[in-house]
Amino acid sequence: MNKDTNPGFKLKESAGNPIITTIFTADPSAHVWEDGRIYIYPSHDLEPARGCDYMDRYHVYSSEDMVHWRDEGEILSSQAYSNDVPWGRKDGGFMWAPDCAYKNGTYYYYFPHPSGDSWGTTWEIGVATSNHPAKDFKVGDPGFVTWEGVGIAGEFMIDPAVLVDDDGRAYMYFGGGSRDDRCKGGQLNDDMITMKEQPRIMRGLEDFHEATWVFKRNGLYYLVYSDNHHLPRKNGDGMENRNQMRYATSENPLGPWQYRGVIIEEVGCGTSHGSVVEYKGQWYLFYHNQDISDRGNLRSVCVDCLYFNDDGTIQIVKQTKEGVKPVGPPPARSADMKKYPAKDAVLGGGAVINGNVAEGLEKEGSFLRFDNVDGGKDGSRNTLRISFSSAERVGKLRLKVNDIDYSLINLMPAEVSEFSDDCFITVKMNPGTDNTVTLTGGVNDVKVEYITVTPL
Ligand code: FUB
Repeated sequence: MNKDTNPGFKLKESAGNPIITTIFTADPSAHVWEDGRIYIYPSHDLEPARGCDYMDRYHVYSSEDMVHWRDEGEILSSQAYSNDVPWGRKDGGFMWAPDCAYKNGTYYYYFPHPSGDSWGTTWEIGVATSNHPAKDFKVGDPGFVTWEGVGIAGEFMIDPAVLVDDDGRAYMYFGGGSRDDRCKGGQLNDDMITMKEQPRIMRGLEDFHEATWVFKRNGLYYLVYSDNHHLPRKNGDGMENRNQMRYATSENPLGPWQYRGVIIEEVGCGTSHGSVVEYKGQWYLFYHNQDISDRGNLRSVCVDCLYFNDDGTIQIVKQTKEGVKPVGPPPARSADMKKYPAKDAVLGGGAVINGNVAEGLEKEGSFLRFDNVDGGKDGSRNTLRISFSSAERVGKLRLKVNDIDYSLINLMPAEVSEFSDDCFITVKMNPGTDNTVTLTGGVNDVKVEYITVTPL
């Protein structure tokens, strides 16, 4: 490794799958924006999981080499502490698969969320706007997509996806509910918040379930969606969902569509949801699986290469563990990165220092506390990295920054018992050194050597 390009954490030769491991993420919508970076807008499965409702606190990720991903931090939440979604249901949660679009200097972040207690029947397609792709999003008034003054979603019409065509016209697609007439689309007005027309059924799909994504290549429109594929349960007790992703094509953005086939077979998870995007000359499929947790409500985003045949049809994507290769330079070191050794931290509840390393974090009540952590001039977005080792496949600690609880975070060692720093999360701090980072143990065996904090 060239010393000058060492960013202060271990560089990787390939991305590995899943690509996001510290928290659980799903439903990735990927876009390449004008700054030349690729951004992923996923949903966030919060741990401990609670059915399918405990999804919230959206993060965004970006990269310029497809291998090293930057957590841009939390951008929108329906939790009461944020009051980000004034029209949302009072108990929050259910922040399902989002998408983002860019038009005339503004980023539009679309997210499905129920407006009432009857969460299945009160969906809206929320909209937040910003002039930055990954921060400062605000929900306006009424704050959701409408047609003739009324929200377009209702019963299970979830999973918004927006295509801004080469001529500047934008189209909204959405739908869910396991029937071919439940995928709809229509043109958006220039405000990107009201529909220019009543959404219409996307004709020609086969076995539609949810998770619409539309992209364009060589003048042809592709509509990708998940199906209703089932497999026998492992315990032999009936069938369970094992959705695949399929696609259809059209010469028009709103169809009619010609069904073409499967683009990814089942991913080992009940749901399947992803996006297709070209970056630096290579096409990719972003998708999710449950490889880290083995639970369908704690999912993880992956990416693999996608290839077209000469006639424009898509080859079935091969799901790999090694992931994709770099397509750009690795991240450079930030002069502002600060390191906080565990031996200088406050330990308690049975955690102890052995040499430079904090141990005993498997004990109930154990903790490691870093005081006077520098949040930089602005504080709002700091990337925290943890140098750790674990004998477990997935170590876990609870992270608290000041009074914000980030819940459990995953520490996945590259090699068991070897110190690694592939645990990173971007968090909110105060400007200056009035910050406390607390790592609480008690789940399983993790050893911590140091943390670093880098303002974005
Ligand atoms: O992640 C919640 C829901 O599960 C999404 O909205 C669906 O597409 C499925 O992935």
